[in-house]
Amino acid sequence: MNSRKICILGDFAVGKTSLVRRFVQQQFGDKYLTTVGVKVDTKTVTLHDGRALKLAIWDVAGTDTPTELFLRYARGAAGLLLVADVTRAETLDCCRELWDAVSARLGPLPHVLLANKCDLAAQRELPRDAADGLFGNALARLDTSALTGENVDLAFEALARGLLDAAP
Ligand code: G3D
Ligand code: MG
Repeated sequence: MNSRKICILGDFAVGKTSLVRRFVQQQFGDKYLTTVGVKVDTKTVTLHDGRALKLAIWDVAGTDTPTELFLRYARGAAGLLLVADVTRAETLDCCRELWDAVSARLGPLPHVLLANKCDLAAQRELPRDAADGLFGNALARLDTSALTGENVDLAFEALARGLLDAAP
């Protein structure tokens, strides 16, 4: 089975661990959420066209700044999920900083941008077009909710499809 390492990146509390949990276990919430160290979950994505890819999803704690340790964790990643929180516009700046640091080290990897917590529409601060032009060619830009599950599978599938298209 074809397999790839991907990293989920973003500011503290944007919902990285919740998104992975929603995708892998179809669940939301619980107390253990704050990630300690690094957590790696795997899940196989099967696309509509029948192609399958096993994703090893690296969720690294304390990734809100691009430290040397963090950059070492990112080594070997084939793709990235960049996560912002729609209720905190400044979380997009953090994505940008992480993206710049990872790109400088690993080159511009295929990526998907997630504007998470879209269920909190009344508290939305992040305009829908805020990321336009910020990260080069994103495979997809999606409003997601780890709470409701909206677009979560789609985000991982978009990355898997992009990775398979780039290197079958
Ligand atoms: P992180 O891994 O990026 O640090 P977490 O973020 O997954 O730990 O989530 C941080 C907080 O945001 C958690 O709340 C979590 O329940 C909440 N959260 C994550 N995703 C969503 C979402 O899509 N919608 C809403 N409404 N909340 C979300 P607590 O209260 O446990 O800190
Ligand atoms: Mg976490």
